[in-house]
Amino acid sequence: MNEKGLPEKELFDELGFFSGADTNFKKVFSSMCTIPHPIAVAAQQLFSHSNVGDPGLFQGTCRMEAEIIRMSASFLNHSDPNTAFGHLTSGGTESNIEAVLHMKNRFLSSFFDADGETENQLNQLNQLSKLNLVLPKTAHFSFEKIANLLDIELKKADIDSKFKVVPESAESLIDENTIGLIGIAGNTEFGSCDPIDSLSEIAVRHDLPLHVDAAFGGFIYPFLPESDKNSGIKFAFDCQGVTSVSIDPHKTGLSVIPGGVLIFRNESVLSPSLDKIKVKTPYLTSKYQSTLTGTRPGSSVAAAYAVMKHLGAEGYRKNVAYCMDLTCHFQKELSKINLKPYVNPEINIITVSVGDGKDKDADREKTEQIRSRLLEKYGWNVSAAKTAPVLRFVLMPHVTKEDITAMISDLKELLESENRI
Ligand code: 0PR
Repeated sequence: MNEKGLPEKELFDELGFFSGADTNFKKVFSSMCTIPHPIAVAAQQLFSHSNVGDPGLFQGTCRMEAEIIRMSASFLNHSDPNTAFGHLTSGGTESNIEAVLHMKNRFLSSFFDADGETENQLNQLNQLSKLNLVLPKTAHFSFEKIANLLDIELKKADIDSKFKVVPESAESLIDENTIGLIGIAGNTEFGSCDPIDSLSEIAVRHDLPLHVDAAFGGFIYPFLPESDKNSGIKFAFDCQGVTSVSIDPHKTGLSVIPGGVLIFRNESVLSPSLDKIKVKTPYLTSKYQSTLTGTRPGSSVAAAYAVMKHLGAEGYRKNVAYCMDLTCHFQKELSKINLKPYVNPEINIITVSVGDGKDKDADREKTEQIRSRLLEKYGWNVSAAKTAPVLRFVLMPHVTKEDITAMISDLKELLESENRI
């Protein structure tokens, strides 16, 4: 570290240099995040010192956090949003970790009685083979981390041609070591929503918790235009078997990073797991803490609160209408160069095959080649999917129709030079 502090001017020149090396989102079709709403940024600054991990000191911020949970539960169709229980996290990964941690604790607690473990119960537990989680093949890679962290096997259920989980496949994977089920509303690669109502019935039938990862779709599906065929799709608390839902203000919620929201149907669905992770916090202003992390940014709470209040449902509907219009426009422009979506987009993610469809590995290689040439030659950031050999375009609010025109023209030139179209 430098011995003497840098003068402000010099420091900000340096920051300007680093910031210049970051993207300004001008040519980004790969990100599920976007430029945060200015209201969120202003609120973030106002609360930069706030720590919701110490609720007594930051009672105001904690009230905003409670209101975020209530508002979110409400648009996630909770029948009584005041009874929803949750908190802000750093994003989808942390929310998923915590949801699965509670599933594991719930499962293990069934082996212990109120007075603690008996020898017989311990023996039973030791005989268990690895615990498992049933989830769609399309689940986000955060679950791979969770498997490692919590020593859980991932049982991946089949998906159909629309990249949605096949409920019968999920049900067939359930066994006596299954701790819970995962469904996705807006999967990372295609944006598809799993049939959560069917998963919910399975969860109820097997008395298992069901966590819905709506990190991306949480701020999209509830706000689709009424004319959209997926408007009103059931994916949240209106499905009785859904125990928890995660949504990310820092993605489609237009808030700042980090900002995730994890919501449980109510506090009692966490019994007795909550007690297991609850720790005494004698030197804080609260008696206990039951969140995974300790210090948590009140600035993210303020930002999410501000943008949610400022936009309201109407504002999010406008935002979603804009992204869906872009998606439709992109699809039309693609057709002009004889390309069509690999799967019909449900929300604002379009995938496109640039291979000849004969050999998956060759198609994957071709996709990767086009992806890297789009970046190197034209500066476009596009990603490739994992489940299928396709390019993936996320139509976020920072994208414009002009960007689409420019991208399509470059893609056309590139594919023509490769004799692809
Ligand atoms: N669940 C789903 C369905 C996701 O798509 C993601 C992330 C997560 C959970 C994990 O969320 P966090 O990354 O917030 O913990 N999806 C994006 C991805 O992995 C995240 C992202 C966003 C990556 C913007 C890059 C980027 O520039 O692609």
